[in-house]
Amino acid sequence: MKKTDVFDRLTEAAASRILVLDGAMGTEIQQLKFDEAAYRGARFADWPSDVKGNNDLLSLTQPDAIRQIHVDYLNAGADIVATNTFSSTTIAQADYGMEELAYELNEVSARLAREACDIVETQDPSRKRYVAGGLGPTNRTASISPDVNNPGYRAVSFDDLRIAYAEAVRGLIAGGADLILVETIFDTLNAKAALFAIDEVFDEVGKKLPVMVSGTITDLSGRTLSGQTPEAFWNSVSHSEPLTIGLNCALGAREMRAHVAELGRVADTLVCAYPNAGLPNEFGEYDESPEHMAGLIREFAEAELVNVVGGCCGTTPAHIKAIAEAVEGLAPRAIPDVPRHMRLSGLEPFVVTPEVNFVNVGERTNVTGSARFRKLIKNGDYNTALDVARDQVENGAQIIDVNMDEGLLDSEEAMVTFLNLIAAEPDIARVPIMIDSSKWTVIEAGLKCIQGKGVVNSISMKEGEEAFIEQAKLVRRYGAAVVVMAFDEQGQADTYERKIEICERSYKILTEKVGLPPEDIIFDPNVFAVATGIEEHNNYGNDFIEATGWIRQNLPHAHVSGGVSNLSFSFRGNEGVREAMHSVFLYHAIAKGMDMGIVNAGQLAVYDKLEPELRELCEDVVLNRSSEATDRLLDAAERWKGEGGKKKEADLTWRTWDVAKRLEHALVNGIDDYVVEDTEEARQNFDRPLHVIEGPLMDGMNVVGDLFGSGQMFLPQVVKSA
Ligand code: THG
Repeated sequence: MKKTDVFDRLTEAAASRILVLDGAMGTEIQQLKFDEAAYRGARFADWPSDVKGNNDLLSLTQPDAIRQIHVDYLNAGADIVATNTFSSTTIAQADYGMEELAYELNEVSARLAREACDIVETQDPSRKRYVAGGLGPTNRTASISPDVNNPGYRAVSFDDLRIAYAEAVRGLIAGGADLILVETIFDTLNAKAALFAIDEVFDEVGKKLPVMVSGTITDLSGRTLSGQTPEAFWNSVSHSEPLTIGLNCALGAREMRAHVAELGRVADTLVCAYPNAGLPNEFGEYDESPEHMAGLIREFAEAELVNVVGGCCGTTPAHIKAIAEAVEGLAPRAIPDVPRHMRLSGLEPFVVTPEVNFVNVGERTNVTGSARFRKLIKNGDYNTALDVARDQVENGAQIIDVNMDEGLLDSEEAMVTFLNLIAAEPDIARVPIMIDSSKWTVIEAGLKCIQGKGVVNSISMKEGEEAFIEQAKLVRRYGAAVVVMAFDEQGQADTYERKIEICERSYKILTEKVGLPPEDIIFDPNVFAVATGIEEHNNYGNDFIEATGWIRQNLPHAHVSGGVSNLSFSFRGNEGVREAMHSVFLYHAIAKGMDMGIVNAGQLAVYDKLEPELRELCEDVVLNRSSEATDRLLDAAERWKGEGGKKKEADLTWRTWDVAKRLEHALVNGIDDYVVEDTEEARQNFDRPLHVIEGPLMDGMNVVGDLFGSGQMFLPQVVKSA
């Protein structure tokens, strides 16, 4: 698709200087002291509800004032002005019953900003000025429940947001926006819906505008409201290939600095920062003077952290003038050469560098792969099902595979329910999710629930190239990495030749036709069961291992994974032998470059520690070293039957503490296993039940509050405690 020439012009300008964005719209509007009648204008004189405070409406009712604010910012030195559209979505306008106006608000606001640019360019033609069409976060969050008693509930869905944002983007483009600015992102899932919608509308109109992406960090935890670290946030949105990534609003420049620096280290694109004029005071106002704020921003520039700077709440044209002067002549940040790695995220980043060596993907949250998990999901016992996921993470899974493919289950609903519940469990949600299903509809339902960058498991050419390409494009649009099975129109590859032929063909299509970065491709050359008694199966292990070596040598940056437990299906019930087979298989496959595997994370034996006789027997089977290998392993298998399945014990020393301390510990760590017995014990120590709440429970929540206040806990953890 055609990129507009704004890309080249802005990239060129940004190579030689720091660009300047405008300042706050709200502060300027406040100065004008419009009353209810002024907000309404003639057109909305009879509107049934109050509209004062709906600042975006002023684009329709006080257009001259809005245009003049843009002109003032441009005259102060801004290169880019953002439209007056922070709340111009059907979702945010619902507060005023003005959903119908969403498109018009965007179109008119973009036109006003464009007119302002034209006015200033006529007066001073020395450089171009640009309109950034702003998309605010809306007033709803897609990855946090507003109801603490129902953590799986969502007040807005990905599709609600996507539809609302698409309408706004159409209006912005029609009105003449040069760029799209997704700003004040407190929930990355909202932003991913916006980015998805933007991409859809670009397809619709046949051109691509540069996109600016700006998150916000509103408390001292150094995370977004929905719990992501800055790097995790970048990993979640980098698929949109934005012109800028950055932060705005919140706690002012000083608090923002470290987070801007973190983004700048990992993002191979321009960095943009437009903080508030300091921390809000007790009246919610911002006191940092233009000179003071400009001093802080100058230091950002001197440290070469930024490419675009501006101001958010509390900033005025005087602030922007001071900032523009402060950064004039200072070198822009150089875009770093970021190594090509798969960069995934949950609440935290997970980067598959060569040092990672091997990624454990937890297999237990799979209704077909675990009888226990299947029962829990079928019975609706999602709480215990979450423990299965938590155990995988505690046992070392760096990603968790979730599979709800089961005939008697509504798989889409189960996937959505489980992923939404995981999002409320910070100790699980910190890792990326692998969405495992043979049904595309289930995968897509899952993709709409995760704010992180996850992995689709899987796509393949089994239904031909067309469906494969279509799904791969969607994978990218949702911002995920992808497992590609060695499967084509002829069936699943079971020999070395077929495996490499299909992987090579897939790689070419994905990198050349779809534009998927090769580091986001994970090939699965099919782990099949060996030692089944069927001779044709004997070489399956070797074929996988050799294909792995070929893929790693010939398909640059791509990864290799497999469902390791498949290998030992014929030894079901004998965990000792299964574990040894997996260990031997991984030892040889990892040596050839297998760098991920779906495994039982609590149950991986170390190759060197295997009993030598068992190791030898397994090696003969896995590497097909003898025609008697299967029989010999079968004969000996009984002796190792009880060996596997070791589990780490949880540390329960805290259970010996006194009851108030136990309650505090449970609150801080979000453990609800003992809440009934502990509160009951506490109740016996007091005259009235209320005293338990006012006493130990409040004390515990105060500790949570202090930890949150000092940045040691973040919102999803606090919600869990509550
Ligand atoms: N490739 C890709 N994805 C996959 C697979 C693969 N997803 C599913 C599966 N294969 C990997 N996951 C599992 C999970 C569990 C088992 C095997 C593979 C397993 N389960 C025990 C069994 O069946 O004996 C369950 C025992 C129990 O009920 O607890 O072995 O290859 N891309």
